[in-house]
Amino acid sequence: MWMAFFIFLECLIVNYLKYKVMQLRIFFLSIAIMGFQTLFSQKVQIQPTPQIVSQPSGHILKPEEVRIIGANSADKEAVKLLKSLFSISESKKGFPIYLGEKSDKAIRKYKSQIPNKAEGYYLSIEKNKIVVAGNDERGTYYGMQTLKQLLVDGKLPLLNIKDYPDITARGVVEGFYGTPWNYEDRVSQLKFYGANKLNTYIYGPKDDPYHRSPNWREPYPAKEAKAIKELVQVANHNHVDFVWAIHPGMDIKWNTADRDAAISKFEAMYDLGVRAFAVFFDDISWEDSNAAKQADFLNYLDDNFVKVKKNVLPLILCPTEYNKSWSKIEKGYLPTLGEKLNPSIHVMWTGDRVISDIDRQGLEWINQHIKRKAYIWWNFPVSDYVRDHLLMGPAYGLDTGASDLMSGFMSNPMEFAEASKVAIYSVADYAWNIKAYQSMEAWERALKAVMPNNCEMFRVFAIHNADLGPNGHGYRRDESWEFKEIAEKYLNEVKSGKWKVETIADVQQEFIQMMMSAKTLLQSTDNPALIDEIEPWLLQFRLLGESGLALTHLQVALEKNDKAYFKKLYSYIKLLKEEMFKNSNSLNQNPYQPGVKTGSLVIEPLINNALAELSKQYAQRYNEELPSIANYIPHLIYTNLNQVENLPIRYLHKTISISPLLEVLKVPANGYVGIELVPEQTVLHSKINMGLDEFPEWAKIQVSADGDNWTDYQGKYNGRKEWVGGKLEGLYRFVRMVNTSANEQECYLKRFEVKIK
Ligand code: LOG
Repeated sequence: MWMAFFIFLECLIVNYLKYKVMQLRIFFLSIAIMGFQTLFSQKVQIQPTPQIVSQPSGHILKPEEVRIIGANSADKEAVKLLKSLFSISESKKGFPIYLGEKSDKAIRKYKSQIPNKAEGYYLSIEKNKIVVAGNDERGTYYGMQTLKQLLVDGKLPLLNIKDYPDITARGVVEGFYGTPWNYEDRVSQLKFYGANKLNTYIYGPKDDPYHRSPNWREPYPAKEAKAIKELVQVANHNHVDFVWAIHPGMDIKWNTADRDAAISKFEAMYDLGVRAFAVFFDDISWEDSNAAKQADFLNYLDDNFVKVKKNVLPLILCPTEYNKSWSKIEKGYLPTLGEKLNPSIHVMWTGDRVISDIDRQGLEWINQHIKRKAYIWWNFPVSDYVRDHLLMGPAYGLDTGASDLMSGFMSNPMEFAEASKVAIYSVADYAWNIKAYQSMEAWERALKAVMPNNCEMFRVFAIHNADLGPNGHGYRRDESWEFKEIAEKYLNEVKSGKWKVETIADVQQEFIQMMMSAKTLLQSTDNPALIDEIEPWLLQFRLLGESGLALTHLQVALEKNDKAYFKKLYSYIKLLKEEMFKNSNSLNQNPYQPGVKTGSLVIEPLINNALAELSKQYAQRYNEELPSIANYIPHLIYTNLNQVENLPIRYLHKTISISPLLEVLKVPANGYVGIELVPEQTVLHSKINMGLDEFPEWAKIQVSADGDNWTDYQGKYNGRKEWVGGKLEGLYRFVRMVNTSANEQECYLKRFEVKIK
């Protein structure tokens, strides 16, 4: 008996010891793994992703005092940046930092290490010295920007970097319709470009009257001129080329007077410090878009201004056929530009469509026609055709194998400068090191860069504000991608009536996160300019989250058979919806897509669908219909034109309107565009603005009850290029503008609205 007990005890002890040994092993193994991980996590984070980085071999502490070798010959902005990071000492005791460009004496020893590429640099951090050596001034400056990023928590990793950009010109074209950025926005942008190694800013806001018609010939008034002069200086300090663009196409005459008017304007801009110029011919009537004349005009400016000045950068042209879907090669527009334009002139290109992914195939296509590498005008994250949405998602759809096919890559942003930085950050990463670009990873880093302290809450907002909703260009983005699956599962469970507590909990968590995100961001002081821009969407986002949360409780009420609670909740959701509707009619009001849409791809449809489903279940159980609270618009766009078939319809105050078009609309013979009223209605009045001085002979405005028999709708042209028709007797289902001529015609579609009884 005792024996058995001892054997048992021994077993126990042995097993215990074995267990302990195992635990110890695991302990040491985890230490080893942790060590390995820390070594690995030393993989430093640099923006944009550098080309070649050595594995860090430990670190040094930030030197207390540094001695700059080469300060007199190195790039001035690089020296300034260095001095802002360290305290400088003249004495021999200071930690040596060798700084300069490849021809400088100070870095002669390291010359062979510098990549032989424009704007490239070599950076090495060793125990006893640091070297920042640029292939040129900008290279040195970018090397310093990298050093600045590497200095974290008073430490510097020991490593060396050989780095250079893949694309020559990288940056932003402020080329959208809508309120141009203001002075502070632009200053903040230019600094951001410097820090992210973007080297180009093209100034061309459509709504600046001195950039475009009517005043492109006139010099800027003193106040605006002063602001531009200062901005050019800020650009220079950040190594950004400030490119000023002129848009003369709306009313240009192809004569000497207008050529010289453009040169005088350039001279005036040159006097303000501008040393780079562009000419835009986008969104003008095809009548004015004679390629030979445009090319002559550009060559004239090139020969008589750019080449004479000697210190002005090559011209940039945005052509009228700036994307493949609009190009008619057989008519010769692009091939003529390719033939005639001086070879140094860059040609901008938005891709296969106005809003488009960029890929090798498309680039090869255009390059062969323009006989040079396309200078990309990427229409992302621009939102001037979907102004009720914010585009906060990742920048994707960019070919990572196309670095040899582009001479420039510019992002056209939103009128919200700070919010646009999320995408611009990613574009900086892409254009610098194309092969290495990972859109999701860049997006995560961008969120942190733009909203460092509340990054997680900002991520919740951004992930649900990425898609554009239906739009004329048919361009969509993924949204709410981490929540989609749960949303679908939840809706299925609601429909089947067999729901799981966990699913409800997951959905509730998302709605609560939305509310927390909105509330936290509204009160955060992290980036006040950004919060100011997105405030209308934050307010809406919070209400959307709150209505979602209330919605999930409808289920609880049904489960408990608590009719009164269900009704209270239902009224509450109705109140929230009304508040959102009010927001949409008072915030972000603009004549194009007024209002505030958020979570419109997944969250909002989920709430609407679940709400409809639950009220159906309520009606079945209690035999009582609830008033509908879905905001569904039954009316449709009525057209046979691809260009406008996806334009959204808006309905407010009994007025149905088509979301206006920014570019020129081409209407073939028998082409029409209008509104289908569902069901047929009494028409009180209609207003149509085609952007033409007189009502065109080729067009008719017509109405029909059945879509087969049409009557002319009589109206008058008012002083604002607008056709107005009055009240009609009887009911009608269709109102349209139709091209009754035998040829293709052009116009704008600035307004098309029908008021019903
Ligand atoms: C305009 C641009 C506008 C963008 C998006 C180009 C070259 N021009 O359709 O000013 O911001 O599309 O709406 C454009 O893209 N026209």
